[in-house]
Parts: sequence; C-alpha cells; structure tokens
Amino acid sequence: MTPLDDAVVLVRAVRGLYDGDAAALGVLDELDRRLHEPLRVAIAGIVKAGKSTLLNALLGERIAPTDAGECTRVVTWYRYADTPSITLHPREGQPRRLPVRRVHGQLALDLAGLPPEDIDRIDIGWPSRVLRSVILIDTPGIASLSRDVSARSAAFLAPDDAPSSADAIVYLLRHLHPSDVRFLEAFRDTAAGASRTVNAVAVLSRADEIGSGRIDSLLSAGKVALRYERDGGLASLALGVIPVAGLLAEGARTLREAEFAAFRELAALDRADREGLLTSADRFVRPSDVVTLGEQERRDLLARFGIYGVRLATSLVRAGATDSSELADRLVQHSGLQDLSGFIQRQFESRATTLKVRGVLDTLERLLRGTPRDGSTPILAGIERIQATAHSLRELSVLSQARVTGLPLPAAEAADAVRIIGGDGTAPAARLALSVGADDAEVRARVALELDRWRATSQSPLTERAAREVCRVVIRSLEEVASEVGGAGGDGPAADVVLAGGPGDGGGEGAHHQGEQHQSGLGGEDLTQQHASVPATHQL
Ligand SMILES: Nc1nc2c(ncn2[C@@H]2O[C@H](COP(=O)(O)OP(=O)(O)OP(=O)(O)O)[C@@H](O)[C@H]2O)c(=O)[nH]1
Ligand SMILES: [Mg+2]
Repeated sequence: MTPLDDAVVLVRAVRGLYDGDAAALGVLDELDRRLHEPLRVAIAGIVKAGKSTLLNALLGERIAPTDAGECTRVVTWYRYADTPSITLHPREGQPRRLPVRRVHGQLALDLAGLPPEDIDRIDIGWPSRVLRSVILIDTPGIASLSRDVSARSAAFLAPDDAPSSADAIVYLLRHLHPSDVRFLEAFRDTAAGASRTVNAVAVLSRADEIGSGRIDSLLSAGKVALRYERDGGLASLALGVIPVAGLLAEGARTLREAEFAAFRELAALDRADREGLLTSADRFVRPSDVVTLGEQERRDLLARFGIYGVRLATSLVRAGATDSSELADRLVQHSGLQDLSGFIQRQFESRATTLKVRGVLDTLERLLRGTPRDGSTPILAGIERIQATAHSLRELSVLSQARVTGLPLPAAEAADAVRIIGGDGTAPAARLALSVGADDAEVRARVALELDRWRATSQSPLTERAAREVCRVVIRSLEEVASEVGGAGGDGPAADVVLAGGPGDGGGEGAHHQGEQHQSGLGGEDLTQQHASVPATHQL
C-alpha cells in the first residue's frame, strides 16, 4: 500500500468514530475528496501583484478576471471539468450555480448580490488540460487596504485553527515587504512539522517593471530575485524566488493574429520611427502618423503586453520570428513562465501524493485530538506510523530541516544529501546529478557508488547519531531509485501496515516515487505545445 492508500483507509476508519456528527463528517468527506483530487496550488500575494494574470498565463487562457472589482476579493478555485461551470458557495446556505458569461474573454463573476464576506469560495470548472493535474486557487490580495480581504486570504491559506486547505503555494511579491515575510511565516507554520517550507515558492512578479520595461528588464529582475533568495530572509520560507513577467506570458499564450500583424508592422518601421515610438509607454500611445495602428489599438497592445512586451515582440519579429506561433513561443521563453511551471512540476506535482497525504494527516490528527472519541488512540498511532515510515514524508521533513536549520553534515555532503532526497526534483537523474537522458545502466552505476559512500558514512564511528539518521534517509532514497531502475540495492515495494503495527525503521515503505511521477499539464514543454490550441479555446 502507498501512503495514499493508507490515508484513504485512515479517513474511512475515522468516519466510524464520528457517526452522527455532521460537522466532523463534512470535514472527513472533504479530506476523502482531497485525497482523490489533483494537487491544490494556491496563488497568493499582495494586492495587484499580478496573481490572476499569472493564473491565466499558467492556464494559457484569459479566464480569471484581472484588474477586477468585487470578485477579486473572493477565494476562487479552478478545477478540471468537461464543461464550464461556476458555483458560488455562500458561508451559509446551499451552493448556487451561476451563468457562465465572458466579457472581453474573461469570466464575468458576479456575486449574486452577496457581499464578498458572505462568500466562502467560488468554484470554477473548466475544460483545461492543465487542470487535469493541478487545481489552481486564486486568492484575494493580502496586505490590502481592506483588512477583511487580507483576513480572508489568511484564513484560507494560513488558518489559526486548522491546517491550510492548499497543498502548495506560489507567493507573488514585487518588492520584498515585511508583510510578505510575515505571511510566508504564517503559511509555513500551518504545515506542522513534516513539510515546512518545502511547499512554497516565491515569484518576483511583474518582473518587466523592475528594469522599467527595458529590454534587459528580466536580467535585472533575475539579479534582484537572487538577492532576495539569499539575503531577504526568504531562504527558510520558500524554495526559491523566480522572476516572471506574467502579463507578457499571458499575452504570449493567448496571442492573436491581429496582434502579430501589429508587431510585424512595428518591426518594419524605420529605425528612427520605431525607436521614437517605443521610447516610452506614453509616447507609444500618442497620436502618430508613422503607423497605421490607431491609438486605441496601441493602447490595447500596451494593456495586453506592457511596454516591455511590445518592445520585445517587435525585436523578436525583427530577429526572425515569422509567424504568431513562433513569436508566442519565444515570448513565453523570455517571460520566465517556463521556469515557474517547470519548478511547480518538479517540486510540487512530482510530490503531489506526499503533499496531499501530509495535509490530510494533519487535519485528521487535529480532529482526533480536538474532539476525541473512543477508539481514537490506535488511529493516532496509525497516523504517527505513516508519518514516521512513509519515506516520501521523511524526505520532505529532511528537506525542510535542511532549509530551516541546516543538516548535521559537512557542507558538501549536506548539499549532496539534499539533492539525493529530491531537493532538485524527484526524477532519478536529478537526484543523482546525471544528465536528463541518462540510461538505466548509468543510473544503476551511480546509485551503487553513492550507496557505498553513504553506507560507509553511516557506519563510521565518527558519524554522530543525528547525521546517521540523515544518512539513513539518503540511503533509503537511493534504494528506491535502484528499485525503480531494477537494480540491486532496493528491497522493492513493500506494504505499509497502517493500523496493525508498522514496519521497523527504513525497511518497509512502499516505493511511491513511481506512483508520483505523472504527466503534468504545467511542464515547460507543454506550454509551447499548448499554444497551438489557444486560438480555439480562446473563442469559447
Ligand atoms: N507590467 C506588468 N503588469 C502586470 C503584470 N501582471 C499583472 N499586471 C497588471 O497589474 C494589474 C493587476 O493584475 P491582476 O492580475 O489583476 O493582479 P492581482 O494580484 O490578481 O490583483 P488582486 O486580485 O486585485 O489583488 C493589471 O493591470 C495587470 O495588467 C506584469 O507581469 N507586468
Ligand atoms: Mg486577482
């Protein structure tokens, strides 16, 4: 049994204890659903950080309302459905279906006359391939003028009395502000113990504005991101800081033929005319007779791409992008979106089961301790056993330890340990620092070498107990890689025993890595492939 199966069994067992308790059964239904759903990734950050724009960029469609009024103050879930649907969940009373209407492409989310504070969430079902492997959650801007709005996001992402409903978080920041750090600390503290900080990534958003829209803006943004990552107090709170120009990415992934034609016209101008027009955003929309594009068309281009995007698209057409699809691909490459989606895929989606199980076990434990029932004790013991023996959870715990306090190993060995337990991703090549195309024989050879080395360290009388425990986790990760490629060293999948007493240390975890590798809708390559379908879906 995998930890996922174990968690499903536990949730069922707990149901038996809360017969007749509607509130508890509601929580348990929700947990059961969560275990069977894709990973929940929340997009959070200060007001107007570009959250909804980035969500659209990840989806490759302009669905989420941006620059919006009331609806931007409600937590909104985007999950896969065969046909579009919008369901509003009031805090009190039955959920209501709302009509699916689009205005200028984006969904018109009216709140059925309810004030935002009376709404728990809006659920959007959408036939997007990306949503098959991840649920995206758009959250209201925190640190906003309205303390209520902030409070709603905080209550959802970092509640005081329950674990977060999100499995992972993409946190957008523009300039590192103390409220950003406070928020990330609160989110970290919700994920008690096991996976602190391994489920948060920061995005330096609206990255094009950091260099004032100059063509090298993303380079400047990259430097700032690196500084925040190293010195900004973020290191222990987020796995990294990735600069992304979300508006450019959204525009690129929904690029229209008319827009490509406009960029071609700009690219064909005389150098002096072109440079004159592109001097600044103000200048770009002033009356001009050097182009056939009217003022409104230029204003629209600016709203869709920003001055950075307009400059970049023009120069990419000059450099040889010959059609809209090629231009779109190149713009996406420059936006940083692929870095982010690749990161989400490697770090979050590849650990989807682990992150979900961790969240579900946290909630179960709270329920059992907060409202104890006869029969709670063996179930609590079962939870502890999964937490202690499920290897993927132990990996998360050690990764977290590495970020927060450091590992009890010399620096070079600690870095290798972090990599082997999945700090750079859970694929065998990433764990072993091999090239992506490495074949099974190379993987087996490297695993054998590493196993010798880590077993020797673990057995050395000079190795302290705390370091030996880290070694054991590293060795177990290597054994699981070995079992994936059919090599010696792994004892292969074995059953986890949930309620009837678990296996001893290290020996009996299921090989869940295989179970966790699944096709992602957010992987870097998919972004460009998906572009082909953009014009069609965009008509919806
Ligand atoms: N230049 C630039 N503008 C951006 C970028 N991302 C978003 N914007 C603009 O910033 C404004 C706010 O964007 P939204 O996506 O609505 O931001 P949000 O964080 O969802 O806002 P709230 O939900 O109201 O907190 C819009 O005018 C966007 O066009 C970006 O990468 N670059
Ligand atoms: Mg928004």
